[in-house]
Amino acid sequence: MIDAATFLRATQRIGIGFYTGVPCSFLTPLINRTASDRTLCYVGAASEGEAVAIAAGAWLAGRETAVMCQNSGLGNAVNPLTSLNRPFRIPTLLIVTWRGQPGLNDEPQHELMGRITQSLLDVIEIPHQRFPDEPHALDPLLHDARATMSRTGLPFALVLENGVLRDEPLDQPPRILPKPGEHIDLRHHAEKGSRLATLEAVLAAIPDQVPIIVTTGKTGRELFTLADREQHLYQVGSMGCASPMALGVAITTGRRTVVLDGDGAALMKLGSLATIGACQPPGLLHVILDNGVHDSTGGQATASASVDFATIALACGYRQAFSCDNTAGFTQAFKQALSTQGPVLLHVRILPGSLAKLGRPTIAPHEVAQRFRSFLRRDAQPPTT
Ligand SMILES: Cc1ncc(C[n+]2csc(CCOP(=O)(O)OP(=O)(O)O)c2C)c(N)n1
Repeated sequence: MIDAATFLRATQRIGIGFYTGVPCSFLTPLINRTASDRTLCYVGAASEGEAVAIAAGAWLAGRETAVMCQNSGLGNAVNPLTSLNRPFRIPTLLIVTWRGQPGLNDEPQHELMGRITQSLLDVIEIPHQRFPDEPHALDPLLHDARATMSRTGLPFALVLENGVLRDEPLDQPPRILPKPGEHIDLRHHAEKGSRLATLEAVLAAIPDQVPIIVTTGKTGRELFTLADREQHLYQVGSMGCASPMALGVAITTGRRTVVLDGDGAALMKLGSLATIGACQPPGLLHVILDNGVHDSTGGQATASASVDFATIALACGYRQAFSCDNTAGFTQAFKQALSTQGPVLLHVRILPGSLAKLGRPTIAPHEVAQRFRSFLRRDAQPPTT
């Protein structure tokens, strides 16, 4: 058996200092210890895919990370693991439990995933090892994991069986509920603006040292076509993961961080708004460019017409939320939001459609990641508050 503290110290020896995840009963001692130790940074995520994206943001901002989850949750994480970590070459130490291990007589809902956990990791080309059950095996294994992650730039998984970790009490800090946030309504009920005009307003107002993470699809392509700057991170895949990645950056750096989200993408991982509200990153400015449709895949309607993102954000604990419906309102809101303590949400309703001659990032995702990482390191600033 292993103590959670012993394991965590061993992860720290390979440089890991940022932990996120979703609990599993096999992981309880480790999560309890990580959440209870005030010297560690632990972000409890709403979903495992979100945790992978938060860790990716923290890695871009210079941390080495670990993501802890149940093997059921591996299903939720497959998309970012394959379309974010893989193309961007973002490593993380995955600690995945082995519910449904053959012979364990576990619950029926774990039976299939229990049989295929290692094969699933093989299929998505994530190297893995058994989580050791003896303390002396930890350092060699973790050094091996670190060497593999440095060589490949990809995640490495440890598969945790039942009963390996010694019980650990939970002593997490009480949640301090944020004061109710403020709604600023800048809607003019006039003609909506285009995404192009909105992105031009972003580029005109944003300072050079502020990182921008852009959602999948045509938004990133349009931004790239307008301007390609080292402060841009085009999240070409992993729909819905832009805001949790920005959360990882904002928590780690403490600096102003802008995320340009789509309505479809925001709805796909709406739980991220709750995690952002719980974490209260003062620098985070979350912009939702709401054209009411999945523009990138042919204009099919999303559910956003009946969704009030500003109200949702405030209900989740954002400190301020703007509602706009044209470019003039957006421009005013964006400038104001840039100097407001976050987390701030800026919801702007825009027209569907994009540039006729739309480019695609010509720089490879792993180059974008390295460029963005260097940019964050070079322009490291004191926290916004
Ligand atoms: C997990 C996942 N599901 C579906 C897709 C396909 N897809 C790419 S962009 C997109 C639409 C995104 O909609 P929205 O966020 O509203 O942005 P818009 O396309 O309107 O700019 C979809 C469905 C994907 N890339 N990833």
